[in-house]
Amino acid sequence: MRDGFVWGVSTASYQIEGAVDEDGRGRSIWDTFAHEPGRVVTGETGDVACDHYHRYAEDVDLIANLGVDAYRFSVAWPRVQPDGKGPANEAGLAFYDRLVDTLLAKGVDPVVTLFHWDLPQALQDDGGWFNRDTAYRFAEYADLVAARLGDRVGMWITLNEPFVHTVFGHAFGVHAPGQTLMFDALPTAHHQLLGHGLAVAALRGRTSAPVTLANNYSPVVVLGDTEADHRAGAAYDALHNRLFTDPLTGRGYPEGFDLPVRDGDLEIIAAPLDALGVNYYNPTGVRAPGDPDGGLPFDIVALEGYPVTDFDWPVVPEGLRQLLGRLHADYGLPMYVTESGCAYAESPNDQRRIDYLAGHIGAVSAARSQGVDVRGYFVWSILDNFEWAEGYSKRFGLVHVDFTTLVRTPKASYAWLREHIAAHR
Ligand code: GBH
Repeated sequence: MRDGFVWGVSTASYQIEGAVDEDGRGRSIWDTFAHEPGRVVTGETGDVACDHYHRYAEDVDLIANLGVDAYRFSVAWPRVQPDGKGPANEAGLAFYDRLVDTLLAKGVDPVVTLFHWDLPQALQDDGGWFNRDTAYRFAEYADLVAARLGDRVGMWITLNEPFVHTVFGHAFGVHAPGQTLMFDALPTAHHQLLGHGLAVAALRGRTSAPVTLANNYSPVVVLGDTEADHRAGAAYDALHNRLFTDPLTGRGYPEGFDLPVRDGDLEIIAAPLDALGVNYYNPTGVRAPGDPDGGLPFDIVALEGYPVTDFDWPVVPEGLRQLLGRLHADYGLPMYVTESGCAYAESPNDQRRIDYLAGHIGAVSAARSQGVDVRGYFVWSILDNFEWAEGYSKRFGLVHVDFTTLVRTPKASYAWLREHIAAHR
């Protein structure tokens, strides 16, 4: 990764690529899930998405013309190994090879995420992340990708938001694979982290580029001041902010989580990292559960008094400054903000997105001037794209995509960010 502050934009394979049946790509759990009636609120799928698979050269031009240093994208595991194991599918790897070379030719550093939730369906059929074997399959896949791209990638991110994959995918069932197991979902947390640790070892054998993972963090705002409220806040913080980071940094798991840890696992998971990837959207209001005998040890409560995005997530830039300060104090690793962005429908005059970005970039500057080691800021996302369970109804892009014609149109926020980056180099 280049020295100096890194400006970037982020995407993920299933959200933009389309071309789900091309060049030997296997099925992923998101293909299955999106095609099940009622799963995606709009009934839409990622079959075509932004058609990035065919239009990547145009998209790289948009990225390069924005003036960013880096582009974070994810590799679709089922393009590389259609069934999640065995030899590499050459045509699948060749797509990412072309993408990487096109980025480098335009002066943009590729940042690769290896897993952004599109697990090969064949592995899911064998238990997915409940099956410990998936962790070992993940490391083999990481090795195949690194063998092919490791000479040119600027930074590696093993997993994206294992919290969301565990909780939304396996506890609440609103993401693929659609399981509603509540706390019984926790083995998928441990096996993802084990896969991460094994993948770090594989990557170290292939590249000297920095290696990290991208966790989503949410500062907890305790509402109410009973002891029970504070206990609830601590429980939510342990689940959301510590479960997926304490073990990475040699602290083991927070107390109170029942995980299938075997001898040696915690050492593998604690393989040294070069940085933490921080995805930040909003803080979370928490108080004691209204029904103490109910399922969860906390209630989540909307934070009042802030503007909200089209997702109803509160806009709180100060939360990002606090979060970076806290992660710096707790873990001491360099950090990259690997995702920050907002859903607003308006286009092309998306003034609220400009305000959002200005506020959050300001929060990063404020953290840096307090001595916090933040090395980059990646906007989610360059393009409007397939927003998981919300289909195409939530737009996060700096560039508008017409999902009928697939025409791309930069929004005002794109022009604003280009000027901002140029002025703050
Ligand atoms: C990321 O996840 C994903 O990595 C990316 O693929 C996705 O497109 C992007 O964000 C936008 O969604 O305040 O209780 O309503 C974001 C994970 C989890 C962050 C839910 C915001 C709000 C919970 N998100 N959270 S609440």
